[in-house]
Amino acid sequence: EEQIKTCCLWMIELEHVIKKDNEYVRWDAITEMDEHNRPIHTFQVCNVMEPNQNNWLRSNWISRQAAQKVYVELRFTLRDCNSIPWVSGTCKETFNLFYHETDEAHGVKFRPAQYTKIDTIAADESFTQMDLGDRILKLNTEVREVGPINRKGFYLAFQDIGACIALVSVRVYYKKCPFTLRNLASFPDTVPRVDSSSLVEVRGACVDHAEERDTPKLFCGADGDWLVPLGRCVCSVGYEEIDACRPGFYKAYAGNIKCSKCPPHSFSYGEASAICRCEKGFFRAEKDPPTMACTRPPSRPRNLMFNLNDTCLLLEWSPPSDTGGRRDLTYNVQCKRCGPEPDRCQQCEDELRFLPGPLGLTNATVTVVDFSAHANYTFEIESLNGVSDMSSFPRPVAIITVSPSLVGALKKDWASPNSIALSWQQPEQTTLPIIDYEVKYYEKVLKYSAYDSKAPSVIVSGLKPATWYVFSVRTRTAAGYSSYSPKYEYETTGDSSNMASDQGQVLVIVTAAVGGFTLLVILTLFLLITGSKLHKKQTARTPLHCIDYSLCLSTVPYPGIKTYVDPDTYEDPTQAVHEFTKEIDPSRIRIERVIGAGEFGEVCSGRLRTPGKKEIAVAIKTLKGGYVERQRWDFLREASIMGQFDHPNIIRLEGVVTKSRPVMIVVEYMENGSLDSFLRQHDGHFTVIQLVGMLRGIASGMKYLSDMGYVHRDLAARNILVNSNLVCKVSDFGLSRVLEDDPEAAYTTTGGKIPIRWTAPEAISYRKFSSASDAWSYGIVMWEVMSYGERPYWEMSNQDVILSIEEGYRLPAPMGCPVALHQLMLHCWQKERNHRPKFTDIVSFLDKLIRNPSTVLKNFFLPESPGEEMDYPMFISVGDWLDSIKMSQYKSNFMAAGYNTLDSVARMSIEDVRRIGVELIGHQRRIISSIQTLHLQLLHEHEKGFHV
Ligand code: ACK
Repeated sequence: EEQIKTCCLWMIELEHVIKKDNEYVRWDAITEMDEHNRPIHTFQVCNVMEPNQNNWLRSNWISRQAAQKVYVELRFTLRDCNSIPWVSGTCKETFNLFYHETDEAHGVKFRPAQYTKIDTIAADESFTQMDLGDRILKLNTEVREVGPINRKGFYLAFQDIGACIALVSVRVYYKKCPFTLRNLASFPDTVPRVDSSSLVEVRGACVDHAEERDTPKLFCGADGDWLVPLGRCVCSVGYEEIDACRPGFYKAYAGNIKCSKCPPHSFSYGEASAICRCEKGFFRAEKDPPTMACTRPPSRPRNLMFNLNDTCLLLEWSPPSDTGGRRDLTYNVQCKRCGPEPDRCQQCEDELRFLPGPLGLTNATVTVVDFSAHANYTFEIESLNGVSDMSSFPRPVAIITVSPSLVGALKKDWASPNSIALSWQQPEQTTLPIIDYEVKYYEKVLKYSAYDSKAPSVIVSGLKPATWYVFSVRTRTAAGYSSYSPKYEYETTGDSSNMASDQGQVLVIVTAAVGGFTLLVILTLFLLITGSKLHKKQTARTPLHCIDYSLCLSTVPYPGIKTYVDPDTYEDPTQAVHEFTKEIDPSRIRIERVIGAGEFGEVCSGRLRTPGKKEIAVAIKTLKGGYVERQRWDFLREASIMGQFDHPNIIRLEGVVTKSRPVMIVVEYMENGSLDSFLRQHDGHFTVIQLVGMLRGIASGMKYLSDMGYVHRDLAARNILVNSNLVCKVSDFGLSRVLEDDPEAAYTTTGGKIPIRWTAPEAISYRKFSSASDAWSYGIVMWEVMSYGERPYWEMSNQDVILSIEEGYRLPAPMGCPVALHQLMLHCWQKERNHRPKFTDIVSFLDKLIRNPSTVLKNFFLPESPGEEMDYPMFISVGDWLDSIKMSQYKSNFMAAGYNTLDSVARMSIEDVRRIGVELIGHQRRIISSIQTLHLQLLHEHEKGFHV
């Protein structure tokens, strides 16, 4: 290694030192054989017998070149004086090394006085006669430093003073830090300083096609070692360490990385490419990194369908089959409105309302409102991505034509007191074949349900005599529903005392009368609402009675509220069951029928007898046989939790059966089952105030739970039960288990199972469940309630829900939902959890709303702080009221038609609203839903004894 780092510059050619008087010519040049019989050239002297020896040998002139300090390596043998008889006193075992600096060679001139002694050289090993006989060469190697040398060169000289020496070789060298490449910089040969403690700083030069990052430096140490590398160069764009990038490869960034293969749909023809060019038809968006594949615009959306009802048109489609290789897919909707002449169409994006908007849609759906029932609309949906603007090709679009009213007027064929036969004109042209017709009919006072018919006629029987009914029909094709036909109102004849029973069934008989159908279908519809004899006042009062009930109870403060105890903290779970639940003797339970399936076994309804008390209706959850202890505990955990609660809006635990089989949990019976399915079955049946009453109950139950320190984690309409008085109660407890058996719960990336659509972002991302995350879920429940059990975020995937929430998207107000309630939902969906309302704020807000229903009509925002008072004046004029619902443009219509008092407005039907000239369906709907509330408010005003 020394040889590599140092440079052996010269082998000196030793010569006899020639002096005229011969005084010094006593070293002899002798060639010998080594032990391997190879010749070695030596200079020898061995005048051990004679005293006062002074024999010199001098080198030729040695140029010092770049050296300041040189090293002299001597290899020699030396005879042991003791091994030579008779030489004591004269025989020596050392010799001296001298040098002399000069700028030029002196030739043969030699004056020992000019020489400076470097050292006395002794042998580590000397040889004896025996060694000679055995031909053993005991070679010594000694190195001496010489310098600093300032002249151009020097001589070396060897002085013998009476030893027996053979000088085998002399090597003279200096040390340098050799040329090197380090961190893509080259460092030249560098000679170290003579002073061995200081380093020479050397700046490197970047190699070709490399560029400096930080100045590359190395330090040359005295021993010829490069030390302390600093800084570096990196390969320039288009180059890698060994070479330029080959065709088909590229290197976009300077740095010591390899050239990469061109990404898909791109190429590089030449060498040293910094970037690959996109193939024809493929592009790179401005912000796309060079490492990304070239992409192209997406193909057209697929399966474009629509679904139409009175007020809104839902357009839905599937993503394009080819997304162009990108993820930034969005959609734009364009609209053309065509009158009776199809070639005279005009743009209509501006006159319709698109939710969430017409452009830049990230989900494959859009809701269109405020359309006219008398126009044909053509919607074009184009898919776009980040490179769509770069392509010169026209963007492919999916097109659908929607005619809101496809069905003509209904015609009565015949009628009796209990039935009616209706028929309608088969639509002349539809792009897709009609699958069937949906006939909707309801009593004018109470809404009923809808039914399907294959043919354009229907016989509806089981009607009540002397009752006004409203009928309408719509078609269904593969693309979805049309809107309903104009309504047909009919009052059945006969005597009202002869009415069908309240719980009676309505028969809808569908006959094939037109279009070759020969089908006779008898379908049965169950009336969903009891009390068909109710008048308006009763409709309002019955459910309000239950709102009263929960209000009264919850306004009484809970004396000394307890804290929830997690049953999982008990070492022995049975102990928790024992402490928080009552054991029921199974003989007191009578199971009547199975009402559903739970995770652990059937859910039944039945009766529970308690001595000295009235028998009560109960729901009984059973644990099916064959369970393991763990399952038994999971099952009973819910009871141990429920048993700690006592609140009118929390499902009440009656007790448990654990000492006999089957193990059971007995809870109060909730006649209307779970809230989500209940609402779906009663779509549109309730006034806003009734819905608010339900929400108020849920909020009150949640306030109780959060006051006790219990976090529900799975608050959703499916986990709320409704009794016959419409009182809503929170159910489904059991912590993690709740999430395990919730079919909505999906696994998150962190491994937990979470009902994504109902859960606050912080709970999804890092399982931060709290009363504030329950408040988020409560906002979703509000949305479910106001939309009558619609699925939150519709058919969006869980992943899309998470992303859109992250991007700030929030569910829009459900149809007919007052702004005030939507504002409250949005308040619950604040990203920052501390900004969400507390359940106590929600309860008092909803209380105010119920006490003063006019507030729901106002377009107001929630107070900044919970303590702030909200003041909602009663409307005094029709104009004020129209202003409040942003329908001021119809003031003159109301006035002209004589609706100039709120009382007269409160009695208007949707037909009346249409008649006075409100054409847009969305506007009709908004006015009617406000009239419902107005009606209630006026009742409240007029009947002083009536209180909400
Ligand atoms: O939607 P549902 O009618 O309401 O169907 C489910 C089914 O049992 C399985 O859970 C119903 N259910 C659960 N608890 C009760 C209860 N306390 N009262 C009445 N129905 C109940 C629930």
